[in-house]
Amino acid sequence: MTMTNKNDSLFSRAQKTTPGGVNSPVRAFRSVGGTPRFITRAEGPYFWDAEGQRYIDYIGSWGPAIVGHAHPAVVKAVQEAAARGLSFGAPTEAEILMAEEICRLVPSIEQVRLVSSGTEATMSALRLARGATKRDKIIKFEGCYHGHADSLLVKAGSGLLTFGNPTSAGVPEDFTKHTLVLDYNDPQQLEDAFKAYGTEIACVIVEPVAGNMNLIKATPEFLQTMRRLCTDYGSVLIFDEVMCGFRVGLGGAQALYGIQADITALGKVIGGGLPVAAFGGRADLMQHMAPLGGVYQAGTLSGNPVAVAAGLSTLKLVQEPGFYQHLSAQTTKLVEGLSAAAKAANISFCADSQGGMFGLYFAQEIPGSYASVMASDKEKFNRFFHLMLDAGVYLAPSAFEAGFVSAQHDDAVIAATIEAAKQAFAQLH
Ligand code: HOZ
Repeated sequence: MTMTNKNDSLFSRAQKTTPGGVNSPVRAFRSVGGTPRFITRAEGPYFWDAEGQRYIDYIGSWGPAIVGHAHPAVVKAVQEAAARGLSFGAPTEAEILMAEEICRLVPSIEQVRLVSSGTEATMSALRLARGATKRDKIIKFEGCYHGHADSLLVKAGSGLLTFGNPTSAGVPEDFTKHTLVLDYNDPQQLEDAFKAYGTEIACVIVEPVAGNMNLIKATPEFLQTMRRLCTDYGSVLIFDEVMCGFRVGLGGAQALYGIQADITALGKVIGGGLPVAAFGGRADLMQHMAPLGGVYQAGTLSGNPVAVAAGLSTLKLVQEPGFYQHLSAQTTKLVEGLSAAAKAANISFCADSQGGMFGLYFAQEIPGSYASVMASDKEKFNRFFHLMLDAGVYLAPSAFEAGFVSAQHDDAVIAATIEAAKQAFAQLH
């Protein structure tokens, strides 16, 4: 008698009614091969699949689970909010608290609008920049992913990179003809682009710590150059901190680099696992938003009371003393332990981290650009991914996604991960 694996049967069933069996492409395991795990529950640093197998989770819902899964304080806040009603389509005081909290924690944000996903946040930020400057052209960088709005889906990272499609089908060229794509971490290209088109450029949008082409940190010079050029030419600087905001530290990448964005897009951590995202920035720019100004944006579930409760309680937890020092220390232990294990096994591998985000690269040097990350050994990553998965460690199923650590990844969890990696590296030759 053959035993049916529950993940396999759920995956077959899912594919009948959902394209590819998943609701977001990277989850399908296409680039690493094999069957995605169907998750039944999660707690702290772990989740469990349909077979009852436990995994140490290094995705953390792609960033939001910074305090660990199902944190009792967050669950309690959600339950209490849900009991008061799920959605009103009318304003609540909790939305004001959320806006006040964001404005306090990210000083470049004077006013903020809540939305439900990172895609909505970046898409709206772009519309605002174009509406406020009355210009059409935008600059983005190869390998940065800013959600799936048409004009941003050009040479993007994340799923597009994972599957090797530079640009999505279904995006008319007319929609992207105003999008200039430059190399990440190349200040000279920025200088040249502004020299050629400066007065036509509505905005520059960037992930200041990129997390959608694996983890790649911007150099200070790169960000300083774009800040200066945007100021000189009256263009809007948009930091897409959906991934790195409240991940690399309190106040996000802009606090880390000491650079103020004009508009910032946030998501993931600020929703604590429920759909909250936001865009905000200089008050004079935000005044262009409807109902005050002519830039339209709206959403039935924007500022949803249950989602905002999850976000507020998560933001409270990350402000506990020592939170980011601990998170950062655990992530550093992880990447140092993995690097040492690879070195001992003579595997060409390196790792990097910032706060609670990390990158693993089957390469000799930590990459600083899209081209260098693409040159890493994808096939070795795929084998490593599966060896780790078999050992109960769930990494992102793509060589081009960042990883995430939660505050619940204690020393024993990190040590178990490094032990699993030692065995995996030994089998990689
Ligand atoms: N775009 C996300 C990773 N960068 C994936 C989201 C998901 O599959 O949940």
